[in-house]
Formats: sequence, C-alpha cells, structure tokens
Amino acid sequence: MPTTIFNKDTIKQSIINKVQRHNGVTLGEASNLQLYKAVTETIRDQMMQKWMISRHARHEAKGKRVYYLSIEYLLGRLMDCNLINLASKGVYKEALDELGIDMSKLMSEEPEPALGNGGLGRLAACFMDSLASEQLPAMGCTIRYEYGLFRQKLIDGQQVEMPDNWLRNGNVWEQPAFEDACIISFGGRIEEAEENGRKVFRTVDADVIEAVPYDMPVVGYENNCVNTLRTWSARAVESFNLRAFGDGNHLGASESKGLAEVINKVLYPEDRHYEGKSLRLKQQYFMVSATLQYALKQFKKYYGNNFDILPDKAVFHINDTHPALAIPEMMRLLIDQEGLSWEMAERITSRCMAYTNHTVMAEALEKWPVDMMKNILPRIFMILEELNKRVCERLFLSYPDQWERIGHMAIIGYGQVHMANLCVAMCYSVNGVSQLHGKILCDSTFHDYYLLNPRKFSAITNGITHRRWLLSANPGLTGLLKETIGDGFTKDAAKLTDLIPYADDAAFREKFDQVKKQNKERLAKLIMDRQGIKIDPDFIFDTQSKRLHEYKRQLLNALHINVLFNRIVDDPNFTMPPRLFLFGAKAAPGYWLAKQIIRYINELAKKIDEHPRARTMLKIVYIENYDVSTAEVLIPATEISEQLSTAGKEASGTGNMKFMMNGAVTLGTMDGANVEIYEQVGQENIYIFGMRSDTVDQLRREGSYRPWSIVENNAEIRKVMNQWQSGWILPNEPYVMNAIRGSLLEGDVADPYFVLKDFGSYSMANMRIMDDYQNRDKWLKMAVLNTATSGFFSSDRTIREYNEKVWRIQKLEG
Ligand code: 26Q
Repeated sequence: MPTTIFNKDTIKQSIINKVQRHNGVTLGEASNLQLYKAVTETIRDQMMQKWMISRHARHEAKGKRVYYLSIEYLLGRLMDCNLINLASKGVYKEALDELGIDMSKLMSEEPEPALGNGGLGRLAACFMDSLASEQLPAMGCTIRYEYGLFRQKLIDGQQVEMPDNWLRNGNVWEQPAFEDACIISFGGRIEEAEENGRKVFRTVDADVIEAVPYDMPVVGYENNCVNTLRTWSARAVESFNLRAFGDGNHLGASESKGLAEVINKVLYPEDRHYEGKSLRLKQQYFMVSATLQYALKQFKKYYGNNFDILPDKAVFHINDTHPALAIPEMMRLLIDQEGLSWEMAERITSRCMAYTNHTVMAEALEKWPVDMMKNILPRIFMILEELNKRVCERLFLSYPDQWERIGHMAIIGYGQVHMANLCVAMCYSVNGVSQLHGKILCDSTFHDYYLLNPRKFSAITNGITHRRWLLSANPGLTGLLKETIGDGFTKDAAKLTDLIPYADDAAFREKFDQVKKQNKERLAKLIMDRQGIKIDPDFIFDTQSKRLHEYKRQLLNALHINVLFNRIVDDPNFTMPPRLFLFGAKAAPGYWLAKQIIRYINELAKKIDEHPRARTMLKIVYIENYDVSTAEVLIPATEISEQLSTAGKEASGTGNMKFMMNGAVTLGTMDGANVEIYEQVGQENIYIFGMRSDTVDQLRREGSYRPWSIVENNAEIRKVMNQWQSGWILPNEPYVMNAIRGSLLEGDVADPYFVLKDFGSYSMANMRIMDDYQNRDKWLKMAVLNTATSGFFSSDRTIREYNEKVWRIQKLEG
C-alpha cells in the first residue's frame, strides 16, 4: 500500500493545509488551540499509518494477545511522548520553528486525560507504553469517562473540587470504532428453558445500553508496534427507543437513555476506599462485558468455535479486583452464548485470567452486597453462586471441617461477594507489585490459598516508563546522559549503569548539578505562574507528592516541619540549610481527615511566612492540582524524595522510582519498592528510617503501642501538641486540629499508622540528610548514583517479567 512520507516539508505543508481546511484561517491568524489541533492531527496521520501496518502484522502472526483490563488509565498528555516514540520530535521541532510556532506552548494546550486516581492508573498507562515498546500485542481496555479526576483548587488553604471536563474541545488521539459496538444488559429476570435437551437461561425485561469503543493508538519506542487503548463509551440503544416511542411509551424510551448517560459520566475519585455504589458496579460490568464480547468475536473470526485454544490466544489481565467480573462474564458468554458445558467453560476461563493485587488495606478490598449483585446482574450472580459452591467443595477436600477458614476463602459469604477471593480462586496467576508486597500476600492476605497452590503466586516489582519520566520530563538530564554515555539507555534503561563511574568525576557532577538547578528554576516559574508564590531556587527542594492518605503519612512530614519551626523560633542560634517543602496531593472528596491535613499544612506554611527568621530557612508550598503534567515538572526539580508510608502498607509506590531516576535521594521507610531502591542504590545512598514491617505487625498484634508515652517522653512533640490545642492555628475552628490530634492519641486504635512511633527515627534521618547535603561532593555523588542505578525500575523490565512469568506472548518482530 502507498505510505505517506513524513519529513520537515510535508509536515509544514500539512499543518498549513489543516488550519486552512478546518478553520479557514492562515497560520498567522490561527489560535494556539487551532494550531495544536492541526499539529497533533499530522502526528496522528503518521500514527494511523503505523497502526494499520502493525494490525496487519499482528493478524498475520496469529499470536497470543493480552487484554489489560483496568478501570483506570492515568495517561497524562500525549503529544510529547508520542513524538518521542515516533522518533519525530526533532523534525517537528524544526518544522514548527520554521513556521514560527512555539512547540511547548502548543503542548500546554493539550487537556490532560486524567482517567485515574493515582498509582494503579498511572501504572496501567506506563504498562501500555512498555508493551508497545517491547513489541507485545496488547489491548488496554477501560471506560471513556467524560469527566476525569476532579481538579483541585485551594481556597483559604482548603481543597475545593472542580469538574474535569477534559473532552470539551474534543480528543485528537481517539478514533471511534462503531463497527465494534455491542449491547450490555442490566437487571431483568432470568427464565429457564430447554433447548435440544439442554437447560438454557434467558434474561428478559433487562435494561440494555450500547457500548461504543473509542480507540487510542499506543506507539512503541522507535519500532513498528502500535497497540490500542480501547475506551468504552455508552449510548442509548436506538431501536428500542423507536419502538417504545411508537408504543407511545415515551418515558420508557428514555430509561435506557438515563443509564447510558450516567454510566461513563465520571471517574470515582475515591482510591483505596471501597463504597458499595451500584453505579460503580455497573461501570465495572459495562467495561468488562464489552471487552469480552469483543475479544470473543475477534477470536471466532480466526478460530471459529475452537474455544479450547482460547488460552493460547488471549490472556485477560485483571488490574486489581475492579474488572473481576470478567471471570463470571466469560463463563456466561461461553455457556449461554457459545453453548459450552460448565466444566469446559470453567477450565477455559481459569486458564486465561490473571490477577494483580495492588493493596493490602482492608478498607479497599471490594465486597459487593449479594442483593445488589442479584438485582443488577442476575445471571452473573447465578454463575457466582455456582462457582462459589464448587470452589467451597474443593476447599473442603483440602481443609475438611474447617468452616471458618473456608468461610474466609469463599467467593460469597456473610451476604457479600468477595471479589479478591473470586480472583484468587479462579485466576491461574496472582501477583504482588513489589517483593515485600508479594510476600505479604502469601504470608497473610491470601495465606490459605497460598498453602494450596504456592506456584500460582509471584511478585513482580512495578516500574515506570523512562520515556515519559526521563526523556520527556527531563530533557536537560537526558541530553547530558546522551553526551556522557551515549543513547543506548533510551532503548535499554539497564544501560544507565554506565553512568556509575561518572559519580566520581567532578566535572560531570558539576554538569549534573547545573541540570538540577535549571529544573529547579523551571519549577519556580511554574509555581509563580500558577500560584503567584515566589520560591528561592537556592533552597533544598524536598518533595512529598502522592494521594493524601493517613498511611502515606504526610502528617509525619508536617509534624516534623512544625518541630523545625519551633527549633528556629525557640533558639536564636539554631540554623539549618534553607529547605523548601513541596507537597502535592489530592484528597478523596469524602475523606474529611485528609482534607484537614491539607489545611494544617497550609496554615503551617502561613506561620512560617510570617516569621522573619523562620522564613529564611523554611518554606512550604502546597502545589495545587497535582496531576501528571505537574509531576513532570516537579519531579526533575526535586532533591529529596519523601516516601514515608508505614512499613507494610504501600504495596509498591511508583513515584519513588520517578524521583530516583531524576537524581533525587530517597528519605523513606523499608516499605514497598523502597526496599528494592535500597538494594539497587546501596545503603549509603538512601536514608532509611522507621520500623520494619515485621515490627509493625508485631506491635499491632500485641496491642501494646501507647502513643501517649511517646508524647510524655518527647518535649518537642509535646510542644507541637500544645500548639495544636491552644488555637495557635485555626483558632476559630478548634475541632480541626483536635481531630488531627485525636487521630494520633484517641479512639479505639490511636495512631494506627505509627506516626509518633516513627517520629524520632525520622527526625534523626533528617539530621543526617541535612549534614550530608552540605557536603556538595558527597551529595552530588549520591544523586548521580540514584539516576545511574534506576534502570531496573523501567517498566520495560516489569513487562518482560510479566511476559516470562505470566502471559507468555510472542514478540512481534520488525
Ligand atoms: C475500590 C473499590 C471501590 C472504589 C474504589 C476502589 C479503589 C480505587 C482505586 C481501590 C483502589 C484504588 C487504587 C489503588 C492504588 O492506586 N494502589 C497503588 O497501586 C500502585 C501500583 O501498583 C502501587 O504502586 C501503590 O503502592 C498502590 O497503593
């Protein structure tokens, strides 16, 4: 087939043509938005061509493919990363320069697709980039939320949520695929009938809507692989509407419209907190059913009804339990639609489903009320009941008479459907996201299942795409690395270790420091432009950015800053290297205490600014609306990365890896992937503090922890507690600081995340880090070694490991 040539001149011409044809204006008259559209459409043209060629290659190879099912994809802006992966950034830069267009201005026109809350969604996005870059055939599947994660405003130091209408001006990267639209049913009644001597089930009086896919191409890095991210959107079923209208049933006609309008309206903003909302259950089923219907249609095109080989051709990866309904839905399709026996369907299903767990926090484990499941998905519920019966029978053989144990392992129990048990019982693979997290799954969360089948379990440490988080976010450092060790690391991040010897090269360290300085200035400008706050680039930049959660312990950081403030105020001789504390975090809208912690941080920031001596050594900036685009500026500017979670609570963390790769030194606990960071970079290049996870468990089991005794023995903490109680901040709303204090000292379980317990150790680690920062050679050496040993955390490595241990897919050559 003829292919278009994309060079500087054809690109320029194409841009000019597009603004003329679409907007009827000349280049000089075009607005930034019009230019953004024209330029990205030329990039899209290039991707479309590759997409088609890649699809043909995939179909020819007839290999296995992974469907990565995730309720969230936190993509971030795509223009720069697409250009990098297409190896076209240089030529576009030249073309745009010649046309007098500022490329970075255009990039900031792009609305950010924030179809995720945090770590889990961002991981899915990194995985898509690595799957294509590793040339593995994959389709990502999710919901096309009309509104992504809320935008955060800070008003008087308080979080206010605003809607994120990211599709308002359209999305150039997506392409509808109307031919793959399919029907999804909710509710109704199940009728039993006999067909050819076989019992069959039909759903009648269901509410039906249609699922329409909008596809986004995902280009591999400098290769010919283009995968697809399929986002499902709902619409009312036309024919039903018309019939109802004809019957004069106008209200009935709009019923299906009602559901179609709400189902993909908005992303739920609560992460790691489960609430049994029926709309959320509908979202999950909507996405899962549409994806599986498509996957089976595709399979049948090639292999007819030879479903035995489905597990050789497709694997469905369940990203946390949110898409777990894929299991009963696959059973339903194989039995009710394709006429397979239960036994066949179960065997096939369990051989093509794999599950990753992302959290051990009890409150995040999904459990759906039986009644809700029965009403919304009656046939699915029947299948779950039968599955549960069979699973329990098998468990009984292994654990005879151990009813309590079986009760905790069951799919349905205590009036609820337990989604994690469904996954563990039915998937052929269960994995954790760091070595420690994998171990906790085996030793405690899923221990009883682990004993029955240890080989099912694995731990695969998370990763990040170094293309977005180094090449795109930190062009300064990328340039320096290329001139120092060549550009091999862009394809193979493991080659970053070639940098290790340069840690001892004073001239190199100087250049490395210059890059950091420029990145600090870039961030200072962003903060000035967006929030009107002036910051001094000579301060140490110390960042804690992630969702706001008690277990992540932003409060530990704030408490420590409060103590530093008191030291300065109380002792006129006290000095410390000037340090800027940056926070970036959204709180779930209904998480009241988290929102009060945001207020505390902002009030503390004011106190510091008001104090003439404190403000020469301390500064706090709470960055508004922390999102992927902000992270891309914040992380390269950071020198100290705060990773403070209570040991055993953060499954992995991925922000920690991004900071490390950009030359920040970690101050953290032995939790999640911090453990692997410690192993990679070496103990002398990281600041570890706090209890280890076994000690945390032991303390919790013994029930012997008394936070009060810590307050009694530590005058500095006592002083802060007194300030909190005295109305020193928020004098008109005493309940705010009282509640924060209460979370540490009162209630059934005081200080459940051991903030006070770890404070002393954290404070000591801070003293060491401040001492070392003043030894420039030592500090810069550490920073360089962090970048140099971060290659292990490329998600390319993670994806290769998934493929070796779980998916076993053939790479597409060429
Ligand atoms: C569940 C049920 C109902 C409503 C919401 C949820 C829900 C939504 C999001 C539960 C959990 C999440 C997100 C979890 C998450 O982001 N976990 C993080 O996953 C990262 C990638 O593996 C890890 O690095 C983090 O440690 C982990 O916290």
